[in-house]
Amino acid sequence: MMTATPAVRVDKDEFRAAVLRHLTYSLGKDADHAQITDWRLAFSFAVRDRIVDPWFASTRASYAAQAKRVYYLSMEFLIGRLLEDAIINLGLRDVAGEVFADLGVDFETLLEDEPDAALGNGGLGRLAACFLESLSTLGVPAYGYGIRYEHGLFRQSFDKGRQIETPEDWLHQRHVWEFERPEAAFRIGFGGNVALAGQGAVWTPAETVVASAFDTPVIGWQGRWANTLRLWAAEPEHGFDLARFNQGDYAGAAAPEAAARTISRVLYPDDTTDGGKRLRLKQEYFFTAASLRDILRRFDSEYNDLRLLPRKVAIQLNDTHPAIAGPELVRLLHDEKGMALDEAIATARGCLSYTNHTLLPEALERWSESLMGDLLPRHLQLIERIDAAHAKDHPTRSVTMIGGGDVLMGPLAFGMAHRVNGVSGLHTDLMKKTVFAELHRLHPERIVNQTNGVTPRRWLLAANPRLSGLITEAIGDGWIDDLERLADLEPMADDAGFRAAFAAVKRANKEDLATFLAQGGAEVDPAGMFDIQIKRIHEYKRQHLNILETIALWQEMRDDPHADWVPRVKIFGGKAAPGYFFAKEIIHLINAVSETLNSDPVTSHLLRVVYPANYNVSLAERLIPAAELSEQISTAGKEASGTGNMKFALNGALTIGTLDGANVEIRDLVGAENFFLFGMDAAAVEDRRKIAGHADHAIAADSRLARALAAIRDGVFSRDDSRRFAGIADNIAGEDKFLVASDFTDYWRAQREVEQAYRDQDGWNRAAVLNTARSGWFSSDRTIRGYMAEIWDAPGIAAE
Ligand code: F58
Repeated sequence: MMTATPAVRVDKDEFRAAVLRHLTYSLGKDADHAQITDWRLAFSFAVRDRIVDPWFASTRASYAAQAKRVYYLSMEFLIGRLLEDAIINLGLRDVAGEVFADLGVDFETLLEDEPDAALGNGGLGRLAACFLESLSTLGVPAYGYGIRYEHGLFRQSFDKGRQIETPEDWLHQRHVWEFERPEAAFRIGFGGNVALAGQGAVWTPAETVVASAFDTPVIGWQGRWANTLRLWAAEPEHGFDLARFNQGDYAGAAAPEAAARTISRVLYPDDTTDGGKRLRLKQEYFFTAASLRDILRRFDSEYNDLRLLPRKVAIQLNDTHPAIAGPELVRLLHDEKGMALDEAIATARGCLSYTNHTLLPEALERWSESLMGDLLPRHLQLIERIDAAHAKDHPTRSVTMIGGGDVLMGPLAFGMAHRVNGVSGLHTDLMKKTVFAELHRLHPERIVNQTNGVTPRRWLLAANPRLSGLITEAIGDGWIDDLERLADLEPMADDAGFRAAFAAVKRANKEDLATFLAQGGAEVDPAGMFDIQIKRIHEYKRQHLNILETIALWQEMRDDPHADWVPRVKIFGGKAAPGYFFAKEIIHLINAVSETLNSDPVTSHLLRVVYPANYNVSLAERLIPAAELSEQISTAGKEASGTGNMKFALNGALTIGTLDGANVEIRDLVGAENFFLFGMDAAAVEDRRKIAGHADHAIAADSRLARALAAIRDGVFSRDDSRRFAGIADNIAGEDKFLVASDFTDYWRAQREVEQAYRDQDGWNRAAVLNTARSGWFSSDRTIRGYMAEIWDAPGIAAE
């Protein structure tokens, strides 16, 4: 393997000295008075020092090889904590643990002191973070580009069961991983007017902000390669207005600065509200334009022929959020560099590719022409030209990039990309048949599938040290960067000793989780089955199906508490978009059910519901290793892929799920007998939706469902306000867009099958081992290799 630098070697005394040196000289603290955060910062600086050399070496190697670079443009990077990732990849974990044990500092507390960087909403952002790590592990010269939000995803707490949002504040402490690059700054314009000049045009913006870069190195496995995550912060073009300040107008003097900084102030929580649309488009253009300028600057430093661009630059658009990259790159090439328009479009397309993450119509981005024209007047003109050129080359009436007064970002991204990918086999097929059917007919080679993956370094090695230890003992450590080697575990599923060891790991992880939950006030018995659903709260993900089945089960348990029940702990985690009323109602209901059930003297030893607040990457790292049952129950055809589903299977949980997203591939790989399938498939869903009164039919046919709905409607979980949750019951019994009622009966059946399987602990453990052994394909290393071969045409330079 060609590498930029050999794996880093560590000497314990040297490392201890480095930590103490940073404590003294970088933080100005004496060891006797250092607080946990001081130790954590000193530790992080010492670790960071060991990243810088491989980072530089990687950059030098990329230039030396004149390698094609991959640029991953994403509004979100849900990176979580970085310290543990770094020490794992540098092979420092054991040494560091010993150093802090000697120093008398609790290592776990130290790691947990780091704020969880939540610069993303959910799967899309977490995927981007896994990809960055895999790109470094595989030695692909790459940059992640995004926004340095001052406030990431809001912090969630519960007040009487209701979600409360407060601002997240990850930057309130020194953020040690980033390097400020004031020299890498670009002026980004908005509004103003356009004067046609020759073939091109001159755009004079009315407002300008400065995009200023902050770089975070991302180190790959064994420290062999490091790439850069470059995040842009918005700053005012001019400092504050001294003249106004001197006149006593303090607020006015600071206003331009505040307006500029607003652009990188907060992560957009979701697009369910109208407010903030203008700001959202500004954010999108802001980071996309800065990134493209930076990419061209780097290209220009190496080459002087723009026609080489597609051979040297691959730009991946993570959903349509950076889709303005198409017209912006055309503008840079055509208006600013003088390339003919057709050639500029073809050149831009040669660089760009686009990943679609959703088929939900309400989530497909569109911007009114008036907003686009107001904020980005030249871009609107160019989009019209791009659309016209496409229509000329591919005459059809049913495809346009502008329609109904809106610019349609999906078709625009499609039209400006040489490859468009879905994120699971099913999702990609549905893309071809639905949202992009006509574009697919016109460009049959363009859509490809790249099923998502997750990085095994974080989601197995770091998150589940017990299981990784057991695996390494059994098959060696080659699985860490070649996850399909987990297949070597397969024969051990038949080895009773191994199964027992595997089960002991799970039990210990459950006990750890129980201890953690107890700190938050929730008592759970680790002997019960740990059944977990963690993800954003959304109707299509159907947390309400899960809680409805929980209610029905509780009712049956009360009817016959002495029957042979399998004790269960139902764990939920996830945030609802602040403007998504129904999702917040679901949270409230889950918490209300939890209160009723957990205090029921008849059943509380059999069934408990817990909902730890503020689900984030770090909480996922605690929950997943302890899970036995993974709930992946979305309405078929709606979940593009899922990545949590992969993390659970990898960590030995069995899935109860629909034929949706990557569940399909998980089931194929782990084996149908090790997966609890239920529900309608995507085609059946579409048919059922057309039947008037589908929910009524389902309720009439299932008395358990009717009884559970009645309990919600009658206020069993809201004694002080009996109608509080009636809206949820009415929705399920009414429009029921996501077919909760219609899938309930089969879900109930599958859950009983789960219990039957769980009663045979040995059989269950065998299936759990097989889930781990057969999940190797879900490594994001495999996904990135797919992008390299089929989308980017970038071989990488440190790859095998
Ligand atoms: C998710 N999308 C898909 N969007 O729902 C999931 O199936 C898939 O596994 C994942 O992408 C990765 O491909 C997603 O997370 C968002 O978070 C949007 C971001 C912009 C605002 C609206 C939500």
